[in-house]
Formats: sequence, structure tokens, C-alpha cells
Amino acid sequence: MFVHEAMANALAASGVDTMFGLIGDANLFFTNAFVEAEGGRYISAVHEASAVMMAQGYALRSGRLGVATVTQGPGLTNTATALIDTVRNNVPLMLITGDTAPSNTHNQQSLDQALFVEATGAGYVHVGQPAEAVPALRAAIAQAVAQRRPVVVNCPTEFAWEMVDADDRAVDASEPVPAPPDELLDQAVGMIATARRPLVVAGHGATPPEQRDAVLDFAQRIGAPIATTFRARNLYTAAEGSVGICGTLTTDAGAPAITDSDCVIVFGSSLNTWTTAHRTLFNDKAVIYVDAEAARVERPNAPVDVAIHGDAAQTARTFIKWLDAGEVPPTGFRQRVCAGIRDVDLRFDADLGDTLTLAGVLSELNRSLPTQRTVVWDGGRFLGEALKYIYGPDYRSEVLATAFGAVGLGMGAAIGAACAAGGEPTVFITGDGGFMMNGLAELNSAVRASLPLIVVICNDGSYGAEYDQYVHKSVSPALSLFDWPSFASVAHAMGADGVTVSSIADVPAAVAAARARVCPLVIDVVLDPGDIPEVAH
Ligand SMILES: Cc1ncc(C[n+]2csc(CCOP(=O)(O)OP(=O)(O)O)c2C)c(N)n1
Repeated sequence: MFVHEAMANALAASGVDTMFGLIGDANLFFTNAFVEAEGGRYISAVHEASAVMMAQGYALRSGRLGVATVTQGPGLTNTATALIDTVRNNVPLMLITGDTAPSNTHNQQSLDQALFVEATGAGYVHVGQPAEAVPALRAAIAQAVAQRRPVVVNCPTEFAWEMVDADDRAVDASEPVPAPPDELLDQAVGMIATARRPLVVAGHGATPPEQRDAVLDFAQRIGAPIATTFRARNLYTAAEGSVGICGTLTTDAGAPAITDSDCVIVFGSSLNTWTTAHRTLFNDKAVIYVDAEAARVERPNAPVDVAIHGDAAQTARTFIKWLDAGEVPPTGFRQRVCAGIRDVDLRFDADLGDTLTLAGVLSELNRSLPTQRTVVWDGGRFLGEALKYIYGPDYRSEVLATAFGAVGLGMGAAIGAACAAGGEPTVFITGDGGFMMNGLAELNSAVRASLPLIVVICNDGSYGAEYDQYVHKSVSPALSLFDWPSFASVAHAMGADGVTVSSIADVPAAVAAARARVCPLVIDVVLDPGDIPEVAH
């Protein structure tokens, strides 16, 4: 086979059936072979950053490896922000690219690609000669899955038409986390045994079924309520002892369990600023931190008393075994704080009311859309309301595209998630600024792929986050204000459907359009920049 054929063949043989990308010299033949010879599904993005975000959204929604391909030089550098976001979001993703020939220094697109990739924090696998292309691809898959991060495969463009042997063996991506040392486990079990009001916090690292169940067994064993991070929202039900989200999105019903606890055992969370309410929430408590990512355990984002590098399931089971051996009885904290809490008490909901508010419109959409939907968020001030009032049925159906604090990455993630969601509607919540940055262009990709996408633009005609800062300092907000075109009209012009909501009277038509949608739909919710509650920083 030619190298480009062998790579496409190995990709398909490893179970990849969907790839996102944008073609150029380095990947056009490989991409064609993936579609023509391997029957793969290829979604072309309008910008390379979106191709990577599509693969990220696909990976998060499906629980599988995300795969994207871009061309050399500028194709690769266009992915910078999305690659960093994928690193920060711990998403297994492979990005296949090429490189100009080392001898061809006159090629405008030449670049030290290894240096560029290193700066993003992604892994990098270079193909030194044609025969290494398929082994490199297989190694990159294993590395991306085991390390839960993006890995870039760089196969020099000049190798594409060299002949090599095919290799379609399956890839073994298992890389078990080593068992933690006994002294640390002993220290942790000592703290758990003396805790009177223990709380378990489960994050994204506790979401695979084995980890989820072991953490639940552990919480039950010690009589602890379970809170989750935002990324693990809805992992447990109220009947299983869930008290909802820990941090800035905690509801009134869930708050006592968190504030009254004296010992917090955290599994698989980055302990970010929202989970810890700006590093304040656990200050008066003993904190035991268990995470499979060595770098996070070495430098936790918030103060912890014991940090254990370990797998959530394995560590939770060891805790149970040692507590059983010591005949430590469960506490009664869980029964006390969870009595009477229902799932509905752990969620936010707002009435539509008489005047148009973001909370009211999003709640109305939330109540009206089918339960089986995927929800994706871009970044911006609107997030404070949008994360509360619209949600998916479980942690896998929610994708937050802001791990690097960028705006404008969400539309790619929404398209990728929609590709993985098997025909369910995908609701993408964005600000007007973020939509103009990338969303508008990629609306074309959504139309081309006929995706069941509902884009809700929280349109305050401003960069709202900056608007707030100007107003707080009594500076004119003029530079943050924009007179955008009518998004509904633009949507129509691009082959999508579009409705404008500028008063309460417009809401029923928007909800009806969302329910009846036959092509991508844009709902432009027009609000005053002074009327949006601030996002919690
Ligand atoms: C790539 C990038 N550029 C700029 C910023 C700075 N920034 C943060 S929020 C924001 C406003 C985004 O406006 P919009 O999408 O309308 O959301 P809003 O804040 O109005 O709700 C900007 C420009 C950023 N976070 N990321």
C-alpha cells in the first residue's frame, strides 16, 4: 500500500469511523483514502481550530478517541487554541498532519512543528521514514487514550506515495495507573476513619462505569453524601446520595452537606476554581485527593492534606477493604443531610415570567426539548445563567468548551458532539461574540452535514464580560458594544432556520421551531447588555 492508504487502513482497523479535518498538501490523499477505501465518515471544517474541537466534542460525547486531520504549517498552527483546550480538558484525541520536506527550506509552509506542538502541551509522534508511518499512528492512538490528551502525528508529506506493508492489527491502549504506596493509603484511611461528616466529591476521572460504581460503594460504606464536579454532573441520583454539584453551582438543597462536612474525599477532579468556590470551600476540612493524573497530584490546584496518585476505582476499593478490616462503622452523615432531597431539588429552574430573561428562556427550552439531548456551551458572561438553566440527562451529554478560557471554540465541539449523538438534538449555547468568532462560519459545516443542531445565541450585542468590567470602573462600554447583523436572517441565508426572540411573546414560536426542527436552527435571544447577571469568577 502507499503510506497514505496504509495509514487510513490502520485508522479504520483501530475502530475509527469518523474523522474531522481540513485538507491541504499534507493530508488530502490520506483523507480521501479514509473516505473512499475505508468507508469512513469525514466532516470538513471551515477552520482547523474547529476541526480539532469537533474531534474533542465527538470524543467527549461518545467516550471514544477523537480524530482530526489538518495540513502542514499554517494548517497546524491554526489549531493552537483548540489543541491547548483539548490538553486542558484531558481529552484523548489524535491529530494527523504532515510536514514539508527538510530539504525544502523555500516552502512557505515550513516550520519547526515539534516546537509548536510542544508549546501546546500535546504529545508528538514524528514519522522518520515511510515504514514508521503506521507504527507511529498506532503508538499515537495508544498514547492519546492512555494519557487522555491530544497527540499529533507528523508524517512528512513527501512520504504519502511511498510503498509500505499494511498493518491492521488492533491497538492496545491500556496503561494501568500504578497502585499507590501503602503509607499514603494508611494516612488517608486514618483520616476517613476519624471523620464524622465525610463528603465524597466525584469528578470527571470517576465517570467510567467501574470508577463510578466503586466511588458510590465507598461513599455508601462510610455514610457520605456525594457531590460531583460540573463535568460529572448527573453521575449519581439523589436516591444514591447525590447532593448535586460542588462549588459555584451548588443548589440550596445540596449546600448543607458540603458546608457541614469535616472531611472531603475527592476522586478524579482537577479541583478547579469553580469546584472549590475559588479555593475557599474546603479550607476548614481535611482533604484527601485521589487522581490518576500524576502532574495534578504533584501540584493540586487547591490545598489538600493527602494527595494520592491512583485510579479512582482501585483506590476506593482499597479504602473499603481497609475500613472493613479495621471494623470502622459508617457515619450517619449521609442519612442526615440527604433525607428528603429529590433530583429536582438539585437543579435550577426559572419561570418564563413577564419580561425576557436568559434564565426564563433557557428554562423554557430546557422544559420543552426531549430529555435525550446533548448540550454544549461556549464561553462568556452568559455562562453563569446558561450552565444553571439548561442541561443534558447525564455527564456524557454535556460538553463545556472552555477549558482554556477561550470564547469561540464551542461550535466545533457542538458539531462533533452532534456527530456522536446519533440523531438526538444538540443544543449549543453561545454568546453573540463567540458565535461571530467561529460559530457563524461553522454553521455552514452543520448545514452541510445536516446535523440536528439548535444554536441558542445569548445576544446582548456586546462582549458582556468586558462590558461589565468597563461599567464597574465607570469607563464607557462603547468598545464592547456591537451592532451585529440579524442572526436569524444570516441563518436563513446559510441554509439553516432562524428565529428571533426579543420579547416574551416570541418565546412560544422559538420553542415550537426547536421541537419541529428539520435543519440546523438558530435562536437569536436579544437582550440588553445591562440585564445579564454576571458570571461567577
Ligand atoms: C479567544 C478569546 N478571545 C478573547 C477573549 C476575551 N473574552 C472573554 S469573554 C468575551 C466576550 C464574549 O462575548 P459573547 O460571546 O457575546 O459572550 P458574553 O460575555 O457577552 O456573554 C471575550 C471577548 C477570550 N476569552 N477568548
